[in-house]
Amino acid sequence: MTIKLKLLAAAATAALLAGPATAQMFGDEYGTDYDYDTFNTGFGETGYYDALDTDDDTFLNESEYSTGLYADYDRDNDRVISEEEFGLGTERYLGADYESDFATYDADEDGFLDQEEFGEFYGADYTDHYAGLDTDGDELLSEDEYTTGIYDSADLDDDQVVTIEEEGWFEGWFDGDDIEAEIQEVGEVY
Ligand SMILES: [Ca+2]
Ligand SMILES: [Ca+2]
Ligand SMILES: [Ca+2]
Ligand SMILES: [Ca+2]
Repeated sequence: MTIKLKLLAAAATAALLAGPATAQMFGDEYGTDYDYDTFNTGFGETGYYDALDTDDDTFLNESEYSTGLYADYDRDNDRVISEEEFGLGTERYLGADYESDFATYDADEDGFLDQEEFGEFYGADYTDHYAGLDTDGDELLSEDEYTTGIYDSADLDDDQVVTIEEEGWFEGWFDGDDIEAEIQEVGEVY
């Protein structure tokens, strides 16, 4: 094992010991149970939304939104979506009961969805979801519309509080990845 691999292994162990998304998702000052305003402030400070808004007009159009979705589905950052990633991402956004068939979209049958294949999936399965987030119907997501959508998805029991258990919904989100670089590499999806 090289020094670098040893360091990586040590870091991986430390990450495991730290457990899943913790109370420190946005830092100590935010406490553990988030009402929407607290969540909105903490989420805004992560810079995540700004990274998705690649044309800097303060809104997400459907192209920006779908690219962000792809980056989020791609948990291991290899820029393709495995069947496991497909299942996890779909459950996260569309719910555990949502049914969609991976094989239908894997047109070249290589076991992964690339951007074009994911774009087909997005067009079939996500345009209604996007319209649901766009509460004022202007075909753009404002930061508030986007953040509300995430908050409502994470608030599994709909009690308007995201508890420390529900923070598990965010596993893998704020893991230090350079989301801006990720978004650029993913490029156009839909
Ligand atoms: Ca934009
Ligand atoms: Ca992947
Ligand atoms: Ca494929
Ligand atoms: Ca809107």
